[in-house]
Amino acid sequence: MILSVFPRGATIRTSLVWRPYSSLVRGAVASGSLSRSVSRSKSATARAKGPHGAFAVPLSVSRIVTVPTCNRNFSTVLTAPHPLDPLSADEITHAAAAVRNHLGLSPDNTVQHLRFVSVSLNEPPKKDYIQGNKTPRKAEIVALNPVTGIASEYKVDLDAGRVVDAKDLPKGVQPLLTPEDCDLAEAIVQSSPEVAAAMRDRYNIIDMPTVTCDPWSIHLASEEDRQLTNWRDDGIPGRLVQTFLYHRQYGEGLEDNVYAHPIDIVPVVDLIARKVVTINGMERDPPIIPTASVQYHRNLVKTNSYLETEWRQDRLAPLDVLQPDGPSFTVTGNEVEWQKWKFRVGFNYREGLVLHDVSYDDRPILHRASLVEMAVPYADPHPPYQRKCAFDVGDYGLGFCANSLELGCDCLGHIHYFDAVLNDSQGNPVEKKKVICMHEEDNGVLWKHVEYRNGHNEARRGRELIISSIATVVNYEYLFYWHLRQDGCIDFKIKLSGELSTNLLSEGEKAPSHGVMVAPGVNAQIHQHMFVAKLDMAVDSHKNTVSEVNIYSEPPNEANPYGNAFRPKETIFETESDAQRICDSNTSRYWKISNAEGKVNGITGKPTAFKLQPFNFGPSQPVVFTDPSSAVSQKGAFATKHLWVTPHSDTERFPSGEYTVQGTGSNGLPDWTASNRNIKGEDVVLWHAFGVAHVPRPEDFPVMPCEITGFTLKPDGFFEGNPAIDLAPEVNDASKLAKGCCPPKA
Ligand SMILES: [Cu+2]
Repeated sequence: MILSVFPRGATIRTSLVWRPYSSLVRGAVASGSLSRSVSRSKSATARAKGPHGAFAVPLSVSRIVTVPTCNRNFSTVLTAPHPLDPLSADEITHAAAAVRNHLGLSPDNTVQHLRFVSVSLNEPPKKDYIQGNKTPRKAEIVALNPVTGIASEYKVDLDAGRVVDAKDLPKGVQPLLTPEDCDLAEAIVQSSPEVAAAMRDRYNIIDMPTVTCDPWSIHLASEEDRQLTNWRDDGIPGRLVQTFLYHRQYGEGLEDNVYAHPIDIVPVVDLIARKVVTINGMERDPPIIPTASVQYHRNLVKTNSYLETEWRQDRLAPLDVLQPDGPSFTVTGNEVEWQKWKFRVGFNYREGLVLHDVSYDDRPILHRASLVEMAVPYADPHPPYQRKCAFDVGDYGLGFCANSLELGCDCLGHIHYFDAVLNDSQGNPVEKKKVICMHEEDNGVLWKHVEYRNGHNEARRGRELIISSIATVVNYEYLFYWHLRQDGCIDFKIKLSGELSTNLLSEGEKAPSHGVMVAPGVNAQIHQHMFVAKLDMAVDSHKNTVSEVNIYSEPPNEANPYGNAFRPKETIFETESDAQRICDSNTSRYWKISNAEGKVNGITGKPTAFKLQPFNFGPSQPVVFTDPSSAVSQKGAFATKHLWVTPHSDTERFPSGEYTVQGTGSNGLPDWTASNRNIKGEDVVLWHAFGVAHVPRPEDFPVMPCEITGFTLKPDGFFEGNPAIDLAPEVNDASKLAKGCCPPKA
């Protein structure tokens, strides 16, 4: 088990048995070298070429052929990786070795002195990349000294095999909580004599493995919270995790929906000291732990106390996605081509899925796109829930939390999976299989017109290429989908599912003041999920201008005598402060990204452009509700606006800073934009914040039907007409009349 990578402390028994969190939802730990599979594509038939390149691709002309290759030895690289390819297993191994060498550590004594948090690609400088300049391939490493509690950053030149940059972070800066940290936090609580005594005395629970401990980063909402990080006398900063406790009551293993059985006390553990620092809520008379069985697990549905206990009998007939000739995309390493789209797939421990170099018909649109941060504040002011706010990207890492997806369940149809290689705390590569799914879906009618005079129908169905990844962050599921469409649109959809993080009512509450009862005795607190996508735009080239468009009614006057006039008004953003904006559905507000280097639409005479259409999926939503003075609004300042625009900088990566765990300030967008740089006609980056205000429903329990949010990047004068006009007419021969329908006329 992976806990052995930590130095043993007095509070953890080596005989301790617990379930590895990583094996539940975050993939297994690999050992040794990993074989590297490279997927190559073979076109089954030649593509039909039109005047603008490949178009009118016949359906199902391509097949994916997976060709296993031999291990790529680091010293004898057969094929140079693309500069944006994620690190291979060998590269991770060698990067970790370089750091150990730099520190004079051997693999044997590393355990005591170094804990690798992340080992990932240090992407080349954008300027060099787009100019095609060869730069050294580098890894970036974040590591923690478990003796001093000091975290450090390293950069390793992988060609030279040595550390070329090393920096200790200020005392108290905490890197993200890895899957191993989450396992450790639960193990510390389950082995704590103090927690065991509390469980016994308060609840008569003597079987500690039945106490489930959800590990949450600790949001420092007050000075008292901040002081908690300095609890030690020796000055070593606390690396804290608060654990929300639940009691497992049904089933033999881990099947029980423990969120139906919340416990009121909240232990806080220090991962460095490996002990429980404090237990919140002990002063209260112990309330009753709810016992109703409210299950979603297939093995326990039959025990449900009040929900259905049997599967519904009117089961659906099969609905199969049949692509007899296979899918229509081609995959070469991490590069994908589909219809006129071309892009590269990236993946890292923090952002998870990343899209690079997205182009349509060889015209660039996006240099890089990913989800770069989240803030999930909970609204309950009763202590200790002021500390309940997760920055899931920076605190846990969407890549570390990525699921290995399941064919025929998570993904339907002809699937191409991308695997990923991450790292464990010893710097070993950890292979995560099937973390990215790519497939095609029918999306109904794309365009249609009937000449009503003669009934002639021209209709085309829309096919989409969908690239997706799913993260389980403790109780919650986030499902991320990039949709590439034949009309040039890019949809980014996020579905939210999983389990509500529940709790008991606070002392004195008879009904939840900031929550909703979702099961007998079970309170689900109101919260928000604020996301922010980083869109490094490249509409027809890297220099773009961003503007806002609002539609206004015109007052009746001489020019508008009938009062029917309304029209859009476009306002160009000159500087960063101009571009800090909030959605307004009353004016149909959207933001436009126009080429600033002379690319002009032949019809409109205006620069070619895309628009960012906010909240294209799910209802329009406000910015973060927390008070501007609150720690949430300070640290999560990105969520106080729906839009920010900055000039590109290689060092401006994460809008709440590189390190969010126990952070108290933004260290990101507010700082970067303070000098109010010019953005007009620059290499611009859009930071689009959006989200869901979640007032839980009973229907969200025991597991939440997907809620959806997201946006669309839509061509707006990028093309000179409907880009999908060249789709040839087709009729799907597999479609059939339903039984009993349309009897032939007598
Ligand atoms: Cu929610």
